[in-house]
Amino acid sequence: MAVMNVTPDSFSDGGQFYAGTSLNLDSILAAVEGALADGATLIDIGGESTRPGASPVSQQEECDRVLPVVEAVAARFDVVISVDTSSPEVMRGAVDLGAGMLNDVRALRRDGALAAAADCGVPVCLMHMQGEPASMQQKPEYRDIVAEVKAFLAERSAACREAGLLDNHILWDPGFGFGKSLSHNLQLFNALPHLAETGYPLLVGVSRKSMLGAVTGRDVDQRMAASVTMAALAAERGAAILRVHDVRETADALAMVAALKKEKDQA
Ligand code: 9MG
Repeated sequence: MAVMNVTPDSFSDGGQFYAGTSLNLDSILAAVEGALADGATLIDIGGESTRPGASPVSQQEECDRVLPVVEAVAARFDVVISVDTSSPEVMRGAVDLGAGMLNDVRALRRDGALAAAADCGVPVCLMHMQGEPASMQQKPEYRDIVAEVKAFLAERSAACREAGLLDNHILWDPGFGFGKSLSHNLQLFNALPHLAETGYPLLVGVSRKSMLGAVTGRDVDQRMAASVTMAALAAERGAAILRVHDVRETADALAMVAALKKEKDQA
């Protein structure tokens, strides 16, 4: 899953598609084309930064940023478009225009989001986050991070089913970096096989995140090696989808993971 942030302020690629204050659609389409050539099979389009410290934007602003991009990408490419949003209006608008998946870092907890997702009828990624982006990294606390994340995702999955979503349209995401210390993130990462056992496909997003900077001491633009390593390890531990910035390098790593698995399965 290739990350396409149409925001002026996302943590590693904010403003990438902006000329001054206006969005440059051609540059987004070129980036999508490149990501597909590099091996992406899903494109995640988001119009609200969720980096630590970010403030929410209005639904109107988010619609204005995201919907023209979804429309243009859907018209030009045969790819599944995922929309990174917590806003019911954006969900409905994006799916009407051709989006095929919803990615909600708030796990459909906003008013109207569950009903909107059920009406949309597409797969939904439910992500765990403690708190809100503006303050989530101030003092994250858990008694048992793995048990709490698992219980949260199970509760949100039950709410989805009750709202009419199909169980096989639900994906889980532990939410690396969302209200978690380095130790919390590492414990969760080590627990990926345990979470995968639930049967819900796992989406993992660690690309360029500060947990990698905390371990390697590298700035955000120097974290590719750590990102690709973690993507390969996540795949080995049962992740079904990797949300990444560096598509070509990740695709190569995943090809190696798949080759090793194939050889082992044939033995
Ligand atoms: C939008 N976004 C940023 N990081 C993410 C992550 O780790 N998972 C998901 N599902 N979305 C994310």
